[in-house]
Parts: sequence; structure tokens; C-alpha cells
Amino acid sequence: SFGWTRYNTLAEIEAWLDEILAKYSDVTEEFIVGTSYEGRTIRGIKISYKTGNPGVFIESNIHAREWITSATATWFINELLSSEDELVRQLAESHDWYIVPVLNVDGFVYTHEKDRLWRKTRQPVSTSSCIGTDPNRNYDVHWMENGGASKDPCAEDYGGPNPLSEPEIKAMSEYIKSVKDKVNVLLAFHSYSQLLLSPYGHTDEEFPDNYDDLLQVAKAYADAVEALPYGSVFRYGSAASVLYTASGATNDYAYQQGIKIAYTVEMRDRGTFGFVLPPAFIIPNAEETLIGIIALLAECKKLG
Ligand code: 0X9
Ligand code: ZN
Ligand code: ZN
Repeated sequence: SFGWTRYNTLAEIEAWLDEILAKYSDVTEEFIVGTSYEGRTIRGIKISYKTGNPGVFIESNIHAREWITSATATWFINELLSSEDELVRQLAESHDWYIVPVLNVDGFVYTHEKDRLWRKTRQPVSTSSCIGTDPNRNYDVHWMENGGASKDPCAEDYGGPNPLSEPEIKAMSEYIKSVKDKVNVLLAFHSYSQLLLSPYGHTDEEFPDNYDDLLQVAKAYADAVEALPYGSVFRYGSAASVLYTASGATNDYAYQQGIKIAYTVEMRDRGTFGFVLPPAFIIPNAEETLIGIIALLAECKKLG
């Protein structure tokens, strides 16, 4: 049954989500992002305790094999709804939360049933026998620029035949657009490497107008996490300068749409287990993510 001592299947996550929506129906509502290539519904949960709160968007498991992200997102939802800790109550009730625990539903099912290390979507490519596009290269934002995605359909970072060729990403880009005026912060959950990556992904020769703020807010996250007994170290900076050129990613799209605080959060670990992080690390990883997000949003508030 569902829990955080092991990784759950999509069916288990969805059944749990149904329970949560029923149990906390006064403060939650489901939203539907859209439908995947294989016909699955991509579901999200909105948590709102009062009107007029700033919105925070969390996208998780866009990369199929990054299981720690949906384990953490579901734990986080549970904390927002049931924690009795004063800091967490404050966090939960002073923001509107839009959380998509598993965006790449087809890929996620494939990692459970066929290939644990699958990353991409599952839509075939007409010009190739290789399957799938890297969904985090498929947004219509500097798509395919500067070698930030591969043109080879067999590559793990294939950008797709066109921007928004993947139904999951078309739907997500429209959903983000529909809520962008209510959302101040977007976090895209990934693993692994322990990094907070801001725009831009498509170039390291230019930086966002608010780059100083983006560094300051990321530092708050990193400092808070590092101060915990776990001592996990996070580095931060623009994706292209800290990691590599990667165009067409969610947080760059969010930034382009006016959500000016937008990060890729690369969770544990730093390569010992990589994508196949043992379940014993789910709770420690989730706890430090929660502490990081509390610090991040407190720092945003200081910016005004
Ligand atoms: O390559 C990616 O999509 C992300 N790393 S991962 O190992 N999880 O695949 C990094 C994305 C960086 N963010 C931007 N390019 N904006
Ligand atoms: Zn461009
Ligand atoms: Zn990823």
C-alpha cells in the first residue's frame, strides 16, 4: 500500500490522490493538465486555505526515472495538509499550491514495467525507430537553440520534431499559461546532483534581469538545507552556467511567461545511487526539500 518507505506505482499514487482529495475536500481541488500520448490523464492538486495567497507551482517527474521527485512531491502534499508543525502550517496556509506529482505519466509507467532508467516520453518519432522525446527540451522557449537539445531521436535529450510536439508538454505549457498571473514561483523537481538551477538554460552568455534575486533566493534554500543534520550540499546558479546548455525546459518557459522565480531543483544524491536512490532516502530527501522551500519562500517575501 501507499507510503514513503518504498516507491509507489502510478496507480498507487492516483488512488492515494483520490483519498487525499476526498479527505481534505474543503481545501483541495483536482485540476487536469491534459492527456498523455498513451491516453492517461495528467492530474494535479491545488491546495488553497484562503483567497489572495501567492501561488507556487510544483512540476514533478517530467523525467520518468526520477522517482524521488514524485515520492517527495506526494510527501510534501501530505505535509501541507496534515502537519501540525507551526512553520509548515504557516507555509501551507499562506500560499496557493499547484502540484503535479507525475507529469510524464507514460514514461513513469514504463519505468515501473519495462525499463527503470527510461527518461523520455513514449510517443514514437515518425522519422526514427527510436521512441520518445526529452520533455524537458520540448517547451517552446529558445527551442533547440545553441545545441541545448539533440536533433537525434535516439538521444536522451532529443528536443522533438517540433516545439510542443509532446502532448504532455503542450498541455502543461497551456496550463502554466492559464495560471501564470496567480503564480509567483515555479519549481521543477528533478534528480540528481543537488543543484538549484535558475534561467537561463539556453545560454551562459546572458542572465535574467533578476539574476541577483534568483541567486539570493537559491542561496537561502542551499544554506537552510546545509544547516540540517544531513548536511546535504546544494550548488546554485543559472542552468547553462552551472550545468550545461539545455533549451526548452520548464523553468525557462515559466520565466518567459512572467513567473520570475523559477528553478529546476535537482534532488539527491550526487551519484552514489543516482536515479536509483534507495527508498530509505525518500523521507530525508523530502524533509530537506521542505526546509529548503520554507527558506526559499521566506527569502522571496523579503524581496517583496
Ligand atoms: O537536463 C535536464 O533536463 C535537467 N537535468 S536532469 O539530469 N534531471 O535531466 C536540468 C535542466 C536544467 N534546467 C534548464 N535548462 N533550465
Ligand atoms: Zn531564443
Ligand atoms: Zn530530470
